[in-house]
Amino acid sequence: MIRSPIMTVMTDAVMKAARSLKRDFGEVENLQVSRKGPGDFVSAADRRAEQILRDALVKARPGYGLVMEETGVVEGTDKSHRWHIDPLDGTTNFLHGLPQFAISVGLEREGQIVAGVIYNPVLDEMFVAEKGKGAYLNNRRIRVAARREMVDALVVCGLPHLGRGNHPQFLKELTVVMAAAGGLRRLGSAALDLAFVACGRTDAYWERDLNSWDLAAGLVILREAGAFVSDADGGPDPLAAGSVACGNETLHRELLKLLRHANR
Ligand code: 2AM
Ligand code: CA
Repeated sequence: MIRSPIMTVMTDAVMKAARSLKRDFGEVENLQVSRKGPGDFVSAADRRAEQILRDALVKARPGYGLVMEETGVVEGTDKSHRWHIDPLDGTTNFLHGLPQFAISVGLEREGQIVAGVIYNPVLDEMFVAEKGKGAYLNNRRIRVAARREMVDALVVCGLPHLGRGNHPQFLKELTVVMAAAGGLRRLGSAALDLAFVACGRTDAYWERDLNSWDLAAGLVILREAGAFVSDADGGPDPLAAGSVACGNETLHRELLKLLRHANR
């Protein structure tokens, strides 16, 4: 585990929001039958968790800027620091009672992500990393998987959403990757998708049309776990591109080759 002041600020804020989110997750099941459906309840849970994160982070670091999924951007007086906050990544899973969702908080310093926390409150799995200090799952150091062959690899993707993204492009990419990979999954939480590559549960992952709050924490966790990370077209800056491709050195290269081939 990393015991720096900034990591303590982040994990304390995340654990506080997680208690609220977990309580609300327990209620979701009961709401499935209500006429209005659980959608409004979930967006309230989302906003509650974001408010808790925001209050805790602003209290600890008053000047830092904020980029939040629900509330949007709040400029800080300290122009070199910004939080990227996703209070509930994997909303659709949460809504359906699937325990694959997480809180994601990343810290940007001078344009670089320097610390990240991704926490799944149901499984009590906390992924953390700080630049130069390694990546951890709970108290254990994590590293990307060593698998080198695409035919053995478990590859994760994200599907473009209704009314968003380039569906024909995704279908071309899916066709090519499906023919090469050992297995393919769509798990539904971008933050956890990144964390799973970092800890070697999955071997590679790509997705387009992502926002900074989906990506920030995962990027530093991946890099500290020895992963290779780019945007989905091989460019150096996933945050700027809003897309990601990652894996160990070999499978990241192989995945990019497949994606390039699909987009020829
Ligand atoms: P969310 O749950 O915070 O919205 C699933 O592939 C990923 O896409 C999740 O990380 C999810 O984050 C995000 N997502 C879900 N619906 C979306 C939408 N309509 N637009 C953009 N991103 C979305
Ligand atoms: Ca998200």
